[in-house]
Amino acid sequence: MISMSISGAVSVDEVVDTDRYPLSDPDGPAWRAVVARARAELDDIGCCVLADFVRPSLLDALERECAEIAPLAHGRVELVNAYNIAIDAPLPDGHPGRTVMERGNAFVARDHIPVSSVIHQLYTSPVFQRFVADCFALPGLYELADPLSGLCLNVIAPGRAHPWHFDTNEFTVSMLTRRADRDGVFEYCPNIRSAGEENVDDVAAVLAGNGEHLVRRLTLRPGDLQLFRGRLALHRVSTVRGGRARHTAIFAYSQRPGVIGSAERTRQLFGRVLSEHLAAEAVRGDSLLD
Ligand SMILES: O=C(O)CCC(=O)C(=O)O
Ligand SMILES: [Fe+2]
Repeated sequence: MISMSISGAVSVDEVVDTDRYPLSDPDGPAWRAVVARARAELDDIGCCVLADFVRPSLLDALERECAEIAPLAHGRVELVNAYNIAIDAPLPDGHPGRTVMERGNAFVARDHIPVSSVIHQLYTSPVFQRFVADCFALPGLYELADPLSGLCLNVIAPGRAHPWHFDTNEFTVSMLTRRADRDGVFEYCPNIRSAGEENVDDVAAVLAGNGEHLVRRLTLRPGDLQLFRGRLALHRVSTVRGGRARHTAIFAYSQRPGVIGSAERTRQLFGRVLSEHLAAEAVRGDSLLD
């Protein structure tokens, strides 16, 4: 029997496999060892999977809680390119930004995710946040102030994919909660570009299916925690096959407090905006898009 705190929620020690990932002893020797491994992998290939992060006894709940809200996902198939820029942007012939792909994933917003769920427990846990920040060698990180995009469930239905792209975020924290029956594999090309070099030839080769030697694949299982730097690594989730959707929890954090998405982007992603988005728009001091 799991003990409950006053809020009725289980504590992070009860969610995380603390024998493997000693969140109960912040900065202790075992914590430092895991953080050192994560940092080394992130420096090397921009990706680190902390396998079996969630205790086996909670894996059924993890999957079920997310499957219950998955029907609330918003999304329609969008045409995109790998760079998150307009698909008709003027680019030279052969530039990989001219390759148009279908993005078929849909998001369940934070306000549909129960506060008692495993993913919400993790996302809001101060010690989890401290641990993740330490793995990314950041002094700290903050939950988004955005009531929709801070914590999401990413749902990819059979026949759909999340096509090749670079992230705009410096770092991403995610957790698979349901595997596809077949395919729906996370694939990535470590360091295919650098801050000073787009390396469009290799990117174009991967998009054309000719860059197999550059691609790595992850065999993720529900409850694995994935830490990823997607600015320099082209990545995708290949088309999901079989009878059921693939589900991933996306834990969105920022390096400063108070971050909230623009009304326009929020409407694109979730099909609606809340008063918080409109209020933030009114005080936004710049005209940046995101
Ligand atoms: O669903 C996933 O595993 C990948 C998601 C992703 O790449 C993104 O949200 O940018
Ligand atoms: Fe991504």
